[in-house]
Amino acid sequence: MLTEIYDPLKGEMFQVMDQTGTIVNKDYMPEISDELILKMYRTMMLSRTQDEKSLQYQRQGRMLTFAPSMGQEGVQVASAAAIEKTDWVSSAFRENATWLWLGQPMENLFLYWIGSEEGSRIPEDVNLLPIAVPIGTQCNHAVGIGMSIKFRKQNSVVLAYIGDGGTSEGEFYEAINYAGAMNTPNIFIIQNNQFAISTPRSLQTKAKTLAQKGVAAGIPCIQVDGNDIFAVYAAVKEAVERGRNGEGPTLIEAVTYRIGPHTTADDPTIYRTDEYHQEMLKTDPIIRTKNYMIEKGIWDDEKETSLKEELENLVEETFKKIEQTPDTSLEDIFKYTYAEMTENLKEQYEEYKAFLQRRDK
Ligand SMILES: Cc1ncc(C[n+]2csc(CCOP(=O)(O)OP(=O)(O)O)c2C)c(N)n1
Repeated sequence: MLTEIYDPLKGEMFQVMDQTGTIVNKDYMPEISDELILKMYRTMMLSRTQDEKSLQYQRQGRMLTFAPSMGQEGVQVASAAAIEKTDWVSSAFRENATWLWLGQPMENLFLYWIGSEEGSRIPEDVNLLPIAVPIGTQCNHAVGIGMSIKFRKQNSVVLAYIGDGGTSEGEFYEAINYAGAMNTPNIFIIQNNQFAISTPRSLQTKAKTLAQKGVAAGIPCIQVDGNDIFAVYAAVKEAVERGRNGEGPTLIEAVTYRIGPHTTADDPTIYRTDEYHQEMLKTDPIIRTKNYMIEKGIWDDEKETSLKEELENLVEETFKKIEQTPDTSLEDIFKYTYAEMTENLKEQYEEYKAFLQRRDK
């Protein structure tokens, strides 16, 4: 068991492939087909392209604020690739590559970030919860699903994502404790991207690793190199097996780096030095995976150029299409929290409608 070999209390991190794309831990290289690696790479690149273009669209005033996943595509795609269609995912707001992998249409992702409620629609066959902005809440939603799976004696697991900052929230501790106490099939993935807006990981906690927070909850925990798709895949596969075998939850800290701003409303140059940023760029999961694929003979410059072109066109076409869709009706913004709008919500709706009428007069 990887969780028994790598001790987060000692700061030991599980890695299979180093920063250059070389396999340095052959014994733990997961069984993974070239086809799956290529699919992961494509999704990482699609998410990166969407992020890069979205930053431009936002600056052009065509999108509202938006939280890029750049740099975190490795942990997102590799963890999602390690589960099955019948499993569940409860994410926060920065999991674009996961959403694409699972089959949430890019149209809906764009719609969400241009402020349309339509963007929260999820296809029937995709077991994904809507975007959760209140930090940490998604972890307890995930445990609720875990409880339900257990009661129904199903064989699925639930993957929940949280940021490094989120692990300081009560919601996080409640979720891992409850999952441990109830022995639910939950997998918690901390995406330690080094910053919670401008607060660095070093100010977040005195704990050596975030993974070790699982020790107090009594659940297996491990710190992995989150920019190494093979390490993430192997660790999540092991956690999936544990969940399916009725052996309860797992906590995984994936060490990664948020290349872009927290959101488009943030300027990271204020709190990150360029020297640090340049150093961290060398850990990019996309470059690392590409180097591995080139070395293995399954990728080359020609394929890279044509993939980039294909994905750029796809993103541009998709965005143009959703820009044509009519604005969300105001009522939709208030309508879906409860089956029936509460008195309080009706009041807020009327108040906001009156505000817009005054403003647009
Ligand atoms: C309960 C709650 N408090 C505060 C916020 C404002 N907020 C949005 S993102 C964020 C930082 C989150 O950092 P982290 O958990 O590390 O995730 P990241 O944004 O880096 O992915 C905060 C404080 C919020 N959305 N919800």
